[in-house]
Amino acid sequence: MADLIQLKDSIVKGRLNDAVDLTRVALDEGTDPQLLITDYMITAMQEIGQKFQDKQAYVPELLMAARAMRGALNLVQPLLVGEKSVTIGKIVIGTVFGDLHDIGKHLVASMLEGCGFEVIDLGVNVSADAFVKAVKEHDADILALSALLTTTMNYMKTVIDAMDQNGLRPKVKIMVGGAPVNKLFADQIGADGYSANANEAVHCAKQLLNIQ
Ligand code: B12
Repeated sequence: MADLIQLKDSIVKGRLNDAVDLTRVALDEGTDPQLLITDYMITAMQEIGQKFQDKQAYVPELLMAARAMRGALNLVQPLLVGEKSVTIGKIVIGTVFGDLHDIGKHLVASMLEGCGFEVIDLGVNVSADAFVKAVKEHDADILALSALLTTTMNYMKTVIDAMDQNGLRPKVKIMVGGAPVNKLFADQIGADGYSANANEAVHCAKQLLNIQ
């Protein structure tokens, strides 16, 4: 029988193969896929996120946990198609135009996905037009922007202006992040939310949609 506590621990410890094997066994035994996500995978990401905040884990551990979680989630996701209850909101995310840094964005996207959001990741070097198109096409609840350079962070304001010009601003909440970004900057450019790391990004997204 699949040991589900061990599944959670294998994600926390970033053991991809163990996480995938245990998930496969659990699914073969008929375990509810939604239960696997909410009670074990999400819990694991919350646990590693907390360790990160408490400085008991660092970026490599977060990346490994995210990788293990994604591997396990890949097995579960096809079984969830049409189960709307699993998705608590739709988020379009990307690193802004001129910026190629994606490690932090990837972490944020994985954590949001692990915590029940549907995430559409546009990648790096994303133009304002591409963000507008994606928000319209996917009817996103939240737009999440990442920037790692002082030269590209101002482009976040360009994206927010573009949302406004296209009549999307009242419909979509915008959260921003990345090493040079802070709360003051987020307020100045008219973003709705900011967070300093991937774990807080989940709280921020939930708050923006009044979840919990
Ligand atoms: C790795 C790295 C690179 C890699 C990127 C690889 C990749 N696939 O991402 C490469 C080698 C490509 C690179 C290139 C460059 N880089 Co670089 N890079 C870094 C480095 C060392 C680490 C960044 C990182 O991944 N951190 C780890 C992640 C986990 O942290 P994070 O990105 O901050 O993300 C967290 C939070 O910020 C937040 N977050 C991030 N995004 C979002 C989004 C939302 C919505 C939310 C809520 C939260 C959030 O949550 C994340 C997880 O906790 C930093 C130094 C540093 N300490 O930051 C320099 C750094 C960012 N780079 C820098 C520079 C200058 C460059 C180059 C211009 C160098 C050059 N001369 O070519 C180029 C620019 C290329 C470009 N056009 O983008 C400077 C920027 C200086 C500045 N103030 O503008 C830095 C700070 C290094 C330095 N000290 O000089 N870089």
